[in-house]
Amino acid sequence: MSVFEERKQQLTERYEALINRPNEKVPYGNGVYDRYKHAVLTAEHAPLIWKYDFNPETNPYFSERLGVNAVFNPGAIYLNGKFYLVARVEGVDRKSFFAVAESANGVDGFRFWDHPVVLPETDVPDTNVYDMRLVQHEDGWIYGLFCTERKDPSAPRGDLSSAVAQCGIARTKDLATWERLADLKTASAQQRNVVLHPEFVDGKYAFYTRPQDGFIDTGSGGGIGWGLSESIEHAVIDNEIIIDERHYHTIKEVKNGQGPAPIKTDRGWLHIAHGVRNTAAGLRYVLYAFLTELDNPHVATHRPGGHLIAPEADERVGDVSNVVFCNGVITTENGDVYIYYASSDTRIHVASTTVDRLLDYVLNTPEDAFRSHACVAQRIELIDRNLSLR
Ligand code: M1P
Repeated sequence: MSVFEERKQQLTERYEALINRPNEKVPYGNGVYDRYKHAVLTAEHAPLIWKYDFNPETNPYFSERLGVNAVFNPGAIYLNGKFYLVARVEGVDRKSFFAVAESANGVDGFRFWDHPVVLPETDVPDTNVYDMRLVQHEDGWIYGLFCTERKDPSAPRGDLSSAVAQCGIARTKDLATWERLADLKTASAQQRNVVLHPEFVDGKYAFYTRPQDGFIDTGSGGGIGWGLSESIEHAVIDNEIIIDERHYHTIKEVKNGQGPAPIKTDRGWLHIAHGVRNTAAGLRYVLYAFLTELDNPHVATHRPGGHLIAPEADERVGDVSNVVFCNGVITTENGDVYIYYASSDTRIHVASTTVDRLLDYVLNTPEDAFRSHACVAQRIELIDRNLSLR
């Protein structure tokens, strides 16, 4: 057998074994959600036809031609009984693109479609696109809001790192064909983590935003913002307010951002977001949750203190270590919830729970008390209640 044939056969068998590997819950958990043993999508899940030239004449060693570096930060949607992720796939050239993977049960068997998403450009081409939030809007379209990044035109000569991040908007009915709309316009110099609310508010399209002064630094800005737009084809937010602020000495001290579109429950809109703090080892990204009013999705009613999900074990290490990030969640008809979170900008995991368990979490977890003394009082109250029940 030639080197070409041997490698092709071995790699194909290994690939199929990976795709067909069953996943399993990690026992015990914390009662709020269950983690799973295996990541659900990784760079290894990228189809061989994306990476190798299958012609023995031009690729006698069956070598990689276009490598894939990482698969992370997916949008998620449940359609016709199937679980779809629109993942951020990053080539070894650092450019990200979107690709659809589907699974029958949401925890294993995710397989990419043959072709990545062909996302049309605007008149000002994107250099990099990433972190799509998928929303089934009540207007009938599925929207994908994502970050579009371009070189900062006002960067000084020689500065090849400064970029401008803004919100790109595309829509589809089938995840296969996408129509690109105009980028969102706001007053902010930088926008990432923009999410479309699934319902009209006051007859308008409603957006969660994240205004920032700089590409990485929030500057005097930051927080999860909120604004309304008359149009989605040419979306403009004139009045942007902050609905979830950063706060000193919390998990969202440096920055935060809305995760996926919130989940509608009978007690309010359930939000998953990410919070960032600084450490000697660099930024640490964790996930947190909060609840907002049903009729006023921008008004918070419950803010459990601390993180919902933080990086654990192998999740801690990757291209950008100590990060968990979520921009995709799926709720099924029976109230099951699948939280798709990426670890360290490298791979995608799932945590499963239910709407009831998440509601119990947001309604009954105390808020951050902001001071050590007050936190001890909070804990002693719990201990004393438990002692009286022993
Ligand atoms: O590297 C961690 C994350 O950093 C950014 O998130 P934020 O805008 O909140 O800082 C994003 O680039 C995200 O993709 C990335 O996972």
